[in-house]
This record gives sequence, C-alpha cells and structure tokens, in this order.
Amino acid sequence: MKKAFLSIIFSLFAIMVFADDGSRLWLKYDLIKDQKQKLSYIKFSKFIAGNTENPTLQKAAEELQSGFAGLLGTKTIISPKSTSLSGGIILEVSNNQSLTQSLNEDGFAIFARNGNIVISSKSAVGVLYGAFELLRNIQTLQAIGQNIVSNPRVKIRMLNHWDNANGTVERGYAGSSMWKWNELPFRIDPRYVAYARANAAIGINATSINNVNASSRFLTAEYLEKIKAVADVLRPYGIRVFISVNFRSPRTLGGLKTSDPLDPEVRKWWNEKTKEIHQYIPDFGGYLVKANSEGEPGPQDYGRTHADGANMLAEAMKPFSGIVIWRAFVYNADPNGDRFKEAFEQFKPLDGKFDEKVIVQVKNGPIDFMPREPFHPMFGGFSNTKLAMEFQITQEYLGQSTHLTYLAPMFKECLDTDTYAKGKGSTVAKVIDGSLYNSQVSLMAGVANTGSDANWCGHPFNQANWYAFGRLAWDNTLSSEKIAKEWIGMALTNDEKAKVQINEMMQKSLPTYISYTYPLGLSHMMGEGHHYGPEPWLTKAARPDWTSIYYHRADSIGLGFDRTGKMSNALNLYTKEVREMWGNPDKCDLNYLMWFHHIAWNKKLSTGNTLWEELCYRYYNGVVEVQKLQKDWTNLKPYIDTETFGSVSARLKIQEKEAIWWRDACVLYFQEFAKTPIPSSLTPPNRNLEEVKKLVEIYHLR
Ligand code: GCW
Repeated sequence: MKKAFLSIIFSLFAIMVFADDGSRLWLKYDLIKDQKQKLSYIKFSKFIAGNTENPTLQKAAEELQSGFAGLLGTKTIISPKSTSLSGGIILEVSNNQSLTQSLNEDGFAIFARNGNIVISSKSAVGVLYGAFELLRNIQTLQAIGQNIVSNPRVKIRMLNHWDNANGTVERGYAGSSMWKWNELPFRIDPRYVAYARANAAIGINATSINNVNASSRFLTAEYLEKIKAVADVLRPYGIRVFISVNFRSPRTLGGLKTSDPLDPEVRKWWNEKTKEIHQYIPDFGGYLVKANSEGEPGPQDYGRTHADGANMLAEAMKPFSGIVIWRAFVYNADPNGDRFKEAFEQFKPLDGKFDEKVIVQVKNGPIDFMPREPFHPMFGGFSNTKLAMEFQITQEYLGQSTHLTYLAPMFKECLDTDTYAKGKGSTVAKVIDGSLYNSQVSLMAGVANTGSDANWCGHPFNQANWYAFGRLAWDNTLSSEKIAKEWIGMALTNDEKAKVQINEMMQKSLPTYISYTYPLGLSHMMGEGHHYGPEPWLTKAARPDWTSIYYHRADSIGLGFDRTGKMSNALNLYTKEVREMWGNPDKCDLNYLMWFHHIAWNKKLSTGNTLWEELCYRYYNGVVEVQKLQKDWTNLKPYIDTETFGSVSARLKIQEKEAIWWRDACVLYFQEFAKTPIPSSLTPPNRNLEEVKKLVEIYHLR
C-alpha cells in the first residue's frame, strides 16, 4: 500500500518535473546534461559583479544568477562591486572609448579579461542584452569567452498588442489578453515580469499595450494608473510603453464638440493629455494611431490630412522624448479601384509633410498580411518620410494556432527584397533600419501573438515567430535557419540531429502552408470575418474589397489580378527594376504571378505545366508536405517533451484535415472556371463543391 502510494507520488513528481507546458518560452534554463560542456561554463560562475544599484544591471545579474542555477546547478553570488577575483562575470557600463566605439546605444561587447567574462555596453540595457546573449550561448551549448560585438540595427523594436479593455484580443489565438485590466494596478500578474524577460532576451524595447482599434478608455486617469503599473514592471527591462489612441478622444473623453486636429481646443486637449500621461509614465514611448481605416475616426472626418492629424499629436509630444506612430493601413471601399495602390496614393502627397517626431508604420505588403505579399510599394517610394515596418506575428491568415508555420522566411523575404530606390542594394531592410535615408529613428513592429494560454502563443511553434521577430528587429541579417536553431535549442531540444530535422520542418512549413492555401501568388480567399479556412467563392461582403472574387478575379479565361499598365497599373508604384522583375508574366517569379497578372488557364508556365495543372499540383503537393511534416514529427518523439510532442502532433492532424479542406475547396471552385479535369496523376476530391461549401457554413455556426 505504502509502496503504491510512494510510486504514485513519484510519478506525479516526474510529471511535474518533466512535463513542459511551454510557459518558460526560450528561458527554460534546464540543467545541462553534457558534463564537459557544463564544466566549461561553471569556470565562469563564481560570481556576478556589477553596480546593482542600477535596476537594469540588477535584473541582468539576477537573470544570470537564476540562469546559472538552472543550467549549471551553481549558487552564484552577486557582488555589487567590481572585484579582483577571477572566474566570474563582470557587468559594466563603460565610457571607455576604445571599448565602446564600435557600439551604439543598446549594443554590447562580450570578451574575456583576467579570467572573467566581461559584458560591456554604453548603457545598462545594453549590458542586459549582453547577459541574455551569454545565456543564449550557454543554453545552446556554444563556447563562451570569445569576443562578441552586437548592435541592434533598428532603434525601436516593438510589439503591438491588439488587446482590448474587456480582455479579448483582436486576432488573438492564444486565449484572452495577458493584461488583467480588472486587477491592475493592485495586482501585478507574475506574467508581466516573465513577458519583460522574454522580450528583453530578444532585444524588444517597446510595446503598445492596446488594440489599434482603440478605446478612448485607455486615456482615462483610471487606465493611466493601470498602464503606469505595467510600465513600472517593464522599465528595468528597457521596455517603453506606448498607447494606441482613438482619434475621437477629445470628443468622447474631453467633451469637446469636435476632434478636428486644427481646432485650438482640440490641440490643447491633446497637449494636456500628453502632459498628464507623463505624470504617470515619465518615459512614455508615444502614441500609435490607426486613423480613417476600417471605420476608425481620423483627421479626414474633418477634411484634414493624415499629416495634420499626426503633426498635431507630434506637437503635443514635443516637450517629451516620445514619438507618434501613424499607421498607413488605409483603403477606401472602391469596387473599381485597386486596394494595392490606396495607401501609397493617399500618403504620397504627404511625403515630406510629417513632423520629425512622426514615423509612418506600413504593413509589409500592400494588402493585409497575406501569406505571401510583394513588399509594400511605399518602401522605396517615399524618401522624405520615416517609415516603419509592421509585421504580423499573430497568424491571422497563416493557420492561426492550428497550422505549423514558421514566419522568419516570410519576414526575411520581405526585408531582403531590393526596392532599387537608390540603386541596387536598396533593400527593404535598409529602408527600415534607417541606413538608406540616413534616418535617426527606426522602428520595426510586430503584431503580438501572446495570450493567456499557458504557453503564451497557442501552437507551441508559434513561440518561434515571436522569437524570430525580435531577433530580426535586432539584426535583419540573421538567417532564418540560425534563428530557428537558437529557438529549438532553447525551447525544444539541443540534440544535434533533432535540431537539424526540426529546423528543416520549420523551413518547409511556410512554403507548405502557401502551397495548399495561396499558391502562385493568390491572396485573400479566407473565411469571411474570422479569416479561417477557405472561402474563394465569397462574392458579397460589407465591402467589395472584403470579398474573395475582388482578389483572385477568376473567369472563364484565367486567374489573377492584372496590375500591369493594361489594368490597375499598381506595378507603376515600384521602381523600374522592380517593374521589370514582376511586370513580365513570362519572367515573373511564379510565387508572385497572380499578384500581378491575369493568366489564361491553358497558358504554359516555366515549369512546363499549364496554369491549371500547376495550380492543382501545388494544392495537392501542399497536402503531401503536411503529411511529411507529420511523419518527421513522429520520428522526433524521443527528443521532445511529452506535452509539447502531443500538442504538436494533434495540431498537425488538424492541419492535415484542413489542408485537404483548402485543397478541395480551391481546386473544385476554380475548376468551375477552368472547366478542365484535374490532372490524371492526382486523385480527385471525394466530395463536390457544394459539400465543401457547407463546411464553411458549419464553421460560421461555431
Ligand atoms: O488584418 C486586419 C484585421 C483587423 C485589424 C486590421 C488592422 C486591428 O483583420 O482585425 O484591426 O487589419 O491592421 O488595423
């Protein structure tokens, strides 16, 4: 009896110790098993010395201390003063020219000195980043002690939360909001600290805490008190807080008759509100604004321009260090227009008219975070406006939290594309990091995928997208493979063979997803409203540009949106070199074909197949690739924690089922236009179009 009881206790303990709910993200700090490797780190774990009166250095020291405790099993002491001992870590904020000349404000250097490892930076937060780099190297079993110099390329590396006051998250797929507004400011959820650490570990230094479809409520004294409490937690980790604002706040909150940005009373209201915010949050990051977009209020409601609106807020921000981030995601509901061109055309006359405190935040592509989009023509088309990048980490159109899709290759594809704005080599990355136009402010934002789920992100692999975003905001030259391997080593396993296999799965995951959803440059054919699953037949919606037919333009002749000079001529927004790259249907990369051309069903493509055949092959191949992902994952079982393994396996089953759903829906639907049989080497769907359409109706009911 006693024996049985003990064995139950033991198994429970084993589950508690070994089951991994993913909550520790990339900061697990589990004991290193490789003794030799561990000893090489223990050599430097006698002490951590640094000026711990500085709260950020204190955090750096604590992080190293708990990291060492977990990874190495050591009890490392923190010493508030520098020491003549060796065998430890020295944290130093340095103004030694020869040391720091290669560093920018947040950059750090790591090197060996007198038997210690020194982490040096011009700023305390730079030291914190260096501490996390050292821990990353230990977590991924790299040698430590050799020289490292690292500088962020982008100044403001930011998460945008689309979290609402009522606890919901717009386009959130990992539970409810992580911000507990009802508990703040009295209760500080321990997750805020965990969030700050996870972000600092990847160099993120800014966060906007509420939805861009903003409630004025976030500007009330009641909420400022709450936001202050969050800001106080994030500050020592170098993270500044931003607020998304509702442009109509002077009316809704201030009781004014108007929110016209040129009205003196309105300007006064914003000046005062901005001052008030700084009383709560002295290092307030600034405002993020979605205006005159998808029904949100904005300056155009009063016959004013985006520049008028943004500059008014910039004026309010003048006495302070914060900035105004103005989103360029605007488009009018014009059935005969081309949404592709709208932001460019609305903002082009304003190029050069924005205050220096304003940065215009542009989505990576001209439509809306589609799985593959050409880069936004504003990058490369605006030389007198500071532009920021907005990527979407949350997978609104990329399988949400059931499909495995690693996004670093997508971020990279966009960043690495050449705009030719100032000749060859003018990549999007260089527009964003400020190097192309010599801009002092630079910003990269990612729409967060965090929520209340134990593992923060829903699908265990979605964590990698948050991680990759941060790493690329820090250094856009990192390869998506390097980033994946770091994450795998910290979050899943350090077994070399397993790492290679998981990395391969991750690299293949995006092309696989695109293959069974949006091959050949198709876009925007998802379920109405919830944006999940296929609905290529969507003909009517609240706006013409929310349907699917607006985008794919399938007809009896062919498929795709002609954006050449013959039709919308959106291609003309790009430089000559880019036009040449995408403008000729015979030379255009097939991955972008439908973005720019209407191609006949029976036209032979460079692969030797007709458009119709190629389309079918890609849809079918996508399913085969998902099945391969499943097999690969099954083989990885011995290397992966049971809970994580089970969670991913189950999601891969859903993914397979839904890849078939997408394939059947799209192939059967387009066949109505192509009027051609599915190539004989493929097995036709075992259901008809009507049956597949019903699946969407069922989904709507849920
Ligand atoms: O992608 C679309 C989303 C909206 C979102 C909007 C935006 C916050 O479907 O939910 O609203 O973009 O970026 O403003």
